Amino acid sequence: MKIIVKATRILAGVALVVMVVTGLQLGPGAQATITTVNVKIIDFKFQPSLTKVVIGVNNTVTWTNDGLEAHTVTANGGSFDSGVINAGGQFTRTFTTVGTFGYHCALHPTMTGSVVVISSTSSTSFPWAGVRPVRN
Ligand SMILES: [Cu+2]
Repeated sequence: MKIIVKATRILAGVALVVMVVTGLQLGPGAQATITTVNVKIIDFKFQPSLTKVVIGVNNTVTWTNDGLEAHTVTANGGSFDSGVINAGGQFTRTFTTVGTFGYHCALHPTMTGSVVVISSTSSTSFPWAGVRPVRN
């Protein structure tokens, strides 16, 4: 009898843990978590070169220079510029305006990338509707 009681208690404990974990994943607070999107600068490329973000969901982008050379993250339209990012350095920007922001490395103009920013309510009007925002 003791063994059965113990096993029942263990099962009840496991069920409770499963319920808590499931609740955390599906709970209403899950969407409010702002996730930073990471872009690597390596091998003279921005990886990924196309970053899609949703305002209020994951619209903060951090570029990390994982290469050996210095680079920049410079908006083609001049709306932002990291300045020189040395090896191991980072640049973070939060996008709050809908649009496509092309950027390049001022030191190596062949290095290009873009950030596509959409609002959390307008994703159905975009061709990539259904594609989940990039999360890391
Ligand atoms: Cu560069």
